[in-house]
Amino acid sequence: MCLWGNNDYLWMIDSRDTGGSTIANLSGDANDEMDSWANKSNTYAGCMWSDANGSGDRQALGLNSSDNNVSPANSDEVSSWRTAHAC
Ligand SMILES: [Ca+2]
Ligand SMILES: [Ca+2]
Repeated sequence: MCLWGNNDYLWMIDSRDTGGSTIANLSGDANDEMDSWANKSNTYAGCMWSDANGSGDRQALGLNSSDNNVSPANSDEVSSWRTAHAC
């Protein structure tokens, strides 16, 4: 799964293998920047949170899905994510 800081899959800010249950925090320039994402897995759905360590507002990374421009309410807020267990 990959996260990008701009729309249309530009400026990759993180990528992780699918199936990762550990919640990873985004730090530095990657924090509060996600605007597009992709999940190439048919097995694992992920989750992103607006705050560190899996707290706050949630956004799912659905199976075999992508979003080239998340809604304004979800833009520039993601601070942590995992690549398994959905939300
Ligand atoms: Ca952004
Ligand atoms: Ca945040």
